[in-house]
Amino acid sequence: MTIRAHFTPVTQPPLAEQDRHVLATVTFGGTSGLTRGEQGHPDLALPMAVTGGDAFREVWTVTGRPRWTVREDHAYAHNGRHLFVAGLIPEQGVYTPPVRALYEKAFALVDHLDYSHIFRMWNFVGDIVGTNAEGMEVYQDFVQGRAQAFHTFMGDSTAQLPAATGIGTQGRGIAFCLLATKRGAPRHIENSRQTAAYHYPDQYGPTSPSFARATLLDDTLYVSGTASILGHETVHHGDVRRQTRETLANIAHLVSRENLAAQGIEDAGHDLKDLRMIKVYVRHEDDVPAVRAVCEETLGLGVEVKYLNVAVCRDDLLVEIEGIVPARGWDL
Ligand code: 3EB
Repeated sequence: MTIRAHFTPVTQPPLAEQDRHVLATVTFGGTSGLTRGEQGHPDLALPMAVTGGDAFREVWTVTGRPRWTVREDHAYAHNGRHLFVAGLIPEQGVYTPPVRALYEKAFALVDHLDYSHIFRMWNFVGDIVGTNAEGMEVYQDFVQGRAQAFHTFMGDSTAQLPAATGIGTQGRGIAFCLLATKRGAPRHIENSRQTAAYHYPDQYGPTSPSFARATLLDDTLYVSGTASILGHETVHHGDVRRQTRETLANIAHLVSRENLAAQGIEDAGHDLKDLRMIKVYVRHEDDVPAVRAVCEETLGLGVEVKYLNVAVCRDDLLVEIEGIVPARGWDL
């Protein structure tokens, strides 16, 4: 059996369905920190205002009881098949060395515990478009440290880079979490509408970001944080509705039969109606109603969508959207 996720309000204990156990939870809203949840599992809390809604948790469940470890700057949970690792870096003047060190620690855990395939990462970067103590953009500072850690473990190869989200928070410091699997062979997927992030030209910074556009594992498609980028360029400057439509068009193409087939993946393909666990990160709180209207138009009203008010990694990006196309039997 496989790993699944669902959303719950923070006011509700993250009770798993029958025969399933909580691997870990991520809380959106509150002060940043790593703690033990009610059942002993790791909880990574992130400072993100939830516009027009209560704080919520993303609950990851598995079959087979996990082992849980929670320390001050990192936590992990694993059950023989899946591994969750989280890390927390307090506010720093320069992030490259501590980001490198903690990601290397996380990758060493992945190796040591023998969950060799990372299939999804999230990177939550406080003050993401701010400037560090040496005048470098905080996102670039982060990207550099992460790239060094990937290099330590994977060399120059980009073949194993997983789907990821890179997004701001309403706090300071950097948090991350990742999911890895012991068995199974994740396929990392690019989007033919977009330049691979690891091939972005250096106008965006000296180091290109280390992530794929999606990862396919056990018939589930994990869609990375996606923005209004065509090729490597931001499109629809200043127009949040068009950025939202372009972002959704990027996801629609990413999960389509055509895009998957072009990468040698035999799959019937999917459309936006198949997307679940949708998180929409909106830079300006005032834009949330417009973004919501476009999302409801395109995704329908039947699917739960979480809106978060945080900065995106380029000043001109107003929105970023992520989600999961689950294998049949995942939900409902
Ligand atoms: C982009 O497409 C938008 O640095 O981990 C999306 C997903 C983005 C992941 C990351 C950044 C990251 O470049 C930003």
